[in-house]
Amino acid sequence: MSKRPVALVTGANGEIGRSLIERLHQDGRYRIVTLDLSPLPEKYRPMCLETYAGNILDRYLLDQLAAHHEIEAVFHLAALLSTRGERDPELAHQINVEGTLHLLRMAQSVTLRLGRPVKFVFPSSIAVYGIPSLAEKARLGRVREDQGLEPITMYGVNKLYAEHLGRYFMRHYRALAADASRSVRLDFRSVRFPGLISAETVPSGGTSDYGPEMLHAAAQGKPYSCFVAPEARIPFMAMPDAIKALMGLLDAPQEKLQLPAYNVAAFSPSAAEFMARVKKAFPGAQITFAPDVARARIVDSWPADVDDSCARRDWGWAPDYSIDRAFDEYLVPAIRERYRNG
Ligand code: AKB
Repeated sequence: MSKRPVALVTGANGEIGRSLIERLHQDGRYRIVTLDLSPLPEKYRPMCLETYAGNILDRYLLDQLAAHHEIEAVFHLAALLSTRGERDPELAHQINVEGTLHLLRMAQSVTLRLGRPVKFVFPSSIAVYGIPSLAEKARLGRVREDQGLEPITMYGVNKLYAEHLGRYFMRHYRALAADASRSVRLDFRSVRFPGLISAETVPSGGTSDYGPEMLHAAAQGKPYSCFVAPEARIPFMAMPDAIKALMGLLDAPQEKLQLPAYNVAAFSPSAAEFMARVKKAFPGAQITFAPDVARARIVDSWPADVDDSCARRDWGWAPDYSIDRAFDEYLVPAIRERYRNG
């Protein structure tokens, strides 16, 4: 029996990474190799062929990974998110741009070695959008992939550029090389995620974090002060749908994909509506609003909602979780269970 191919997951210890490992393990198609700065918790290690603690900026380590494993898919999840990125923009650039460049180069060299395209699946973000005013945000409503692309955070700038880098590697990399016509290039695919909400983990370093933070604080009986105004509105998605999107994109036939990066949407509550859901589930929740000017401005620059009709048309995307289902069937029961014993 031939060996199953390898999927490399970077940023494996983050909130998308942990859920993706479980999903890939259940799926069984790939042997999983992970890379993260911090060691993967014991629970996930038996699901993986190999787990590496290391830096995506370490080119030597990436070369070793490429040499030792027949990597056929890369899920490049490692990133410094928007709030962290504003605190250290140069570090964000290094991780989000240089790190992505290293991974793309590694995936391209494996592509050449195997003689077939490595699939490179990349989570981009609604942070690529930058809408100048609340009036314009209201006017735009659900933004298409090509609208409002003037991000105001380093993270958003980095994600937008990384989408272009991926498209460049897939279509044009080394087009002037002598053997360019014969060379095979990697297969880049990307989704622009909204704010993600997981029952398992509380995110850190992002600006959409107020949603999950509010929910996890309420479940633990802790007070929460929300850093955006009650009327702030951006799209959110439950983690199982985010994993569904990554797997759906992985499996989509290349000839159907018309965009290098697709919007995916699920629901889009205001912060006040989010709070109402949380209070319904946890009636004792103590939630107040104390907007932080800089973080609130970032959220205001992101769209109120996104138009995901291209993803629906090209690769059959549809979320499983409406806001009702996300709270009633996934978030609330799983979070209750998680904090049951204190
Ligand atoms: C962030 O808040 O930076 C991320 C994102 C929206 O990509 N969660």
